[in-house]
Amino acid sequence: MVDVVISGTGLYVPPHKITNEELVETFNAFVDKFNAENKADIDAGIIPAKQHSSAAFIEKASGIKARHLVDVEGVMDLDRMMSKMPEGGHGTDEEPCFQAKMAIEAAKAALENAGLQAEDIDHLVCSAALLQRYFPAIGIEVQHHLGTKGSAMDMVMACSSATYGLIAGVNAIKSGAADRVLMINPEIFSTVIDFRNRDSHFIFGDIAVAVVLERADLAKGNNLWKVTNTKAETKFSSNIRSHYGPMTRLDDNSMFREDMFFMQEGRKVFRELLPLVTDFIWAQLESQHLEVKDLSRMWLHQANINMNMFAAKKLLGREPEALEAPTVLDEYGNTAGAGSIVAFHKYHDDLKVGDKGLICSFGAGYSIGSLLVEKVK
Ligand code: CO8
Repeated sequence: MVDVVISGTGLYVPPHKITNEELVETFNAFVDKFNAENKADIDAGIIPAKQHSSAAFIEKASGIKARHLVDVEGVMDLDRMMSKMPEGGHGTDEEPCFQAKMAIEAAKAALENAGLQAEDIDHLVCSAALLQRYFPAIGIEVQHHLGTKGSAMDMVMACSSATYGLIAGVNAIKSGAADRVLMINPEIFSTVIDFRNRDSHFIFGDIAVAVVLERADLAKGNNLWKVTNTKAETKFSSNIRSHYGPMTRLDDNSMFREDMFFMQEGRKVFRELLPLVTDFIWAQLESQHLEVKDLSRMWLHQANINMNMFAAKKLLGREPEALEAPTVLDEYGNTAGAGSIVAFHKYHDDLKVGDKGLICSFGAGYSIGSLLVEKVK
C-alpha cells in the first residue's frame, strides 16, 4: 500500500472582519428597534421582548473575539440582518462564483506551499458545510479555473467537511485512483446564520482552506506530513440542524422561518461531544499502538474554546499547554469544517521530523473525522 503525505496547505481569509463589539452594537440596535416596533404586543404578553447580546458573554462562552464574513453589509443592515450575495457572486462561464473564488485563492496558496502547479493535481475534492449551489459542482468550477487535471467532486459534511474530504483524498491515492489530490474547503457558514438570533449570531466565521495530498514517493516538498491513519464515525443527532436546502422553496413562507437557519441545543451538544470524541480518539490511538502522550499536537475542530479545552484536558489527563491543542477561535470564530485545518496551517512549522499529531473534526450530524499524521521531512 502506498503512503500519502500532506505537502502543502493554504488559507484564504475574507476581507470583512467584524469584532464582537461591532456585531453586538448592530444586534442591540436591532433589538431596540424590534422592541419599540412591537411594544404593544410585548406589553400585552403576546411576544417576549428581545434581549441585548454582550461582547463579554460571547468571548467568555466561546473564546471568539472576531470573525471574517463573506459579507458585512447585509449582516449590519437592521432591516435585513443576513448576508447579502456579493456583486457578481453567482459567477458566469468566465468568472468563478463567489465560493469558487474563495477556494481558488486558498488552493493557489496550498499549491505554492507544496511547490506544485495546478496541472500536477489529478483529483480535486471540494468539501464544505454549505455549497453555494448544487450544479455544476463547485469543485468542477474550481478545476476549470485553476487547471487541475483528472476529476473533481463536491462533498458536504458539516464541520467534518475538511477531514472527510481529506480522508476521501487519502483513499483515492491509496487505491491508485489518483497521485495528487487537492482538497478545498471553502466555508461560507455565515450565510445560514440568522444574525437576529442572540444564541447563535456570534458563532461562525467564513474562510477557505486547501490541502495538497501526494503519493509519498512523488512528493518533493520540504515540509511533509505522512498520514499514518484515518478514522471516521457518525451518529445521528438533531441537536445541530437547519432545514434549509433544495426543498426550502416547497414550503410556504419558507424564506424567513427560523428553522431554515442554523439551530442548536448548545448545552446538549457540549455534554454529548466529550464522551464521543474522547472515546473515538482513544480508540484510534489504541488501534495504532499509540497514546495521547505520543502526540506533539492536537489540531482539533474549533467550535468553542471551553469545549476544546475540556476535550484536550480529558484526553491528556491534565491541563493542556498552549500549543498542545492550539485554538484560532479568537481571530476567526467557528469556521465550520475548516477549523482544525486552520489550526494545523498556523501551528505546525515548529515541529520536527518524527513528531506526531492528530487533526480531528467534530461536526453536526454528529460526525467525527480524524487523521493521525507524522512529520517525515
Ligand atoms: N449575549 C448575552 N447573553 C447571552 C447570549 C448573548 N449573545 N446568548 C445567551 N445568553 C445568556 C442566556 O440567556 C443565558 O442566560 P440565563 O443563564 O440567565 O438563562 C446564559 O447566557 C447562558 O446561555 P446558554 O446556556 O445558551 O450559553 P452557553 O454557556 O451554553 O454558551 C454556546 C452558548 C457557546 C453556544 C454553547 O452552548 C456551546 O458552545 N455549545 C457547544 C456547541 C457548539 O460549539 N456549537 C457551535 C457550532 S456547531 C459545531 O461547530 C460542531 C459542534 C460539535 C458537534 C459534536 C460532534 C460529536
